[in-house]
This record gives sequence, C-alpha cells and structure tokens, in this order.
Amino acid sequence: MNDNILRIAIQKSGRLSEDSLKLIKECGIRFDNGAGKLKTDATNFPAEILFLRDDDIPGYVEDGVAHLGIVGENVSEESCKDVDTVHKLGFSKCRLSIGVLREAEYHGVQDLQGKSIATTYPRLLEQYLKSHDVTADIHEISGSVEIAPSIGLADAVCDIVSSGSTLLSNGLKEVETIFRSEAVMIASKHLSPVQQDLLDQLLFRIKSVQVAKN
Ligand code: PRT
Ligand code: ZN
Repeated sequence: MNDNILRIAIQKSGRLSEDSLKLIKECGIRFDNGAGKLKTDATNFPAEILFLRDDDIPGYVEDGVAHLGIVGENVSEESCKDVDTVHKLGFSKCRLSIGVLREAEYHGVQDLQGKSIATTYPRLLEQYLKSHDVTADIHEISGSVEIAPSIGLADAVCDIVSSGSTLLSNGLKEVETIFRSEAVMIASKHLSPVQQDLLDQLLFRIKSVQVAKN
C-alpha cells in the first residue's frame, strides 16, 4: 500500500454526502467526482476519495484501508471501532433520543424498566440504560424504527431525531436525549509519518474554512 497518500472515505449517497464533498472542495482539494464512481484521485493533493456506506466507514478506517473518514459521531460511537476522532465538522447535527407513544404516561427514565425498545443503536442505548440502572429489552431493527410502537412491536424507540417531525407523525413524543451528534473526521491509528503530515495540513485547512465561516 502507498504510505504517501491519504485515502479519505466519505458517504456515497445520503445526508452526509453533499457537505462532506463541499468540505473537501473548500479545502482546495480538486478531484473528478464522476457519477457512480467508488474511488477517485485528487488532482492537486496526494489523496484518494472512497465513496462508501456510512456504516462501513469506521471499520475501513480501523483496518487502515482508509486513513480518514467522515461519519456521524452516532455511527462512529455505535461501531466501537478503534479509531481517533480528530475533528468535529459542525454539520449533520442531530440527536439520538428515546420516544414513547404520545398518550403513554412518562415520568422519567425509570419508567423504561422492563419495557421493550426498538433501535438501530443497541450499544449506545444499552450504555445509557446501564448508566441509569435501567434494564430493558432492546430490539435491534435496521430501519423504520419509529413505526414499532404503533404496530405493537415495542413500547418505545431510540432513534435519530432532527426536526422531530418523524416522531410526531408516528404518534410519538421525545422523552430522553441520549446522545448529541454531528459529522466528525475520524483517523486511523496507524498513519505513516507522511500521512500524519498530510492530515495536519488538511486539518489546518478545515479549521481555516470553519473560522472563515464564523
Ligand atoms: O446508505 P447509508 O448507510 O450510507 O446511509 P444511512 O441511510 O444509514 O444514513 P443517512 O444518510 O440517513 O444519515 C447519515 C447521518 O446523518 C446519520 O448517521 C446522522 O449522523 C446524520 N443525520 C442528521 C440524520 C438525521 N439528521 C436524520 N434526521 N440521520 C438520520 N435522520 C433520520 C432519522 O433516522 C429519522 O428517521 O431522519 C428521521 C428523523 O428526522 P426528523 O427531522 O423528522 O426528526
Ligand atoms: Zn448507514
């Protein structure tokens, strides 16, 4: 493998994609971003861009297949991969929250004791419940989490919330926020000296872009 370039993994298509591409471009890195491409070379910086599903990015970075990645902190933390979070990027802000049916009585987290909770984030949820001495039955499901209480699959949900309208339109109310997230840059723990230097250059450019915006 070439130790003299940085391989940067970003989400191929989704909520992080546009801002990730924009950030890289604002850092002055140019590349041909032809439709459908899974990998592209930067033309004026020793870097390659990989386009992946966001859930795969922490694993690629842990393995050193990618040296850097841009993902939601929620995905990175849930993955438990051994990577460094090197910078918060300020976009794709959201929260991981617990919701229950609007008509359900809810006084506090203890009310979740013995209940079933559907989520795509079982580890973050488990940590949160444990820290509050609550034991619940965690149902891991991969999508359409918010529908679970209304079809009797679970008593509560734990999912990403942004505006809150998805919870609302599924008859749910937000009762606990367990994690606040934004897009972060993660890095492999096994960078060569050249790659570390390229990362430092990139972080300097990212911070300059952020300062210019504020
Ligand atoms: O295909 P791939 O696996 O790459 O993408 P994905 O579908 O898993 O992820 P994607 O693109 O939906 O989200 C990528 C990241 O964006 C997430 O991991 C979060 O860090 C961040 N993000 C920010 C969000 C939201 N806002 C968001 N609103 N991710 C998901 N949502 C969903 C949420 O799951 C829920 O269904 O939007 C709905 C809630 O939105 P509101 O506005 O109705 O509250
Ligand atoms: Zn995903």
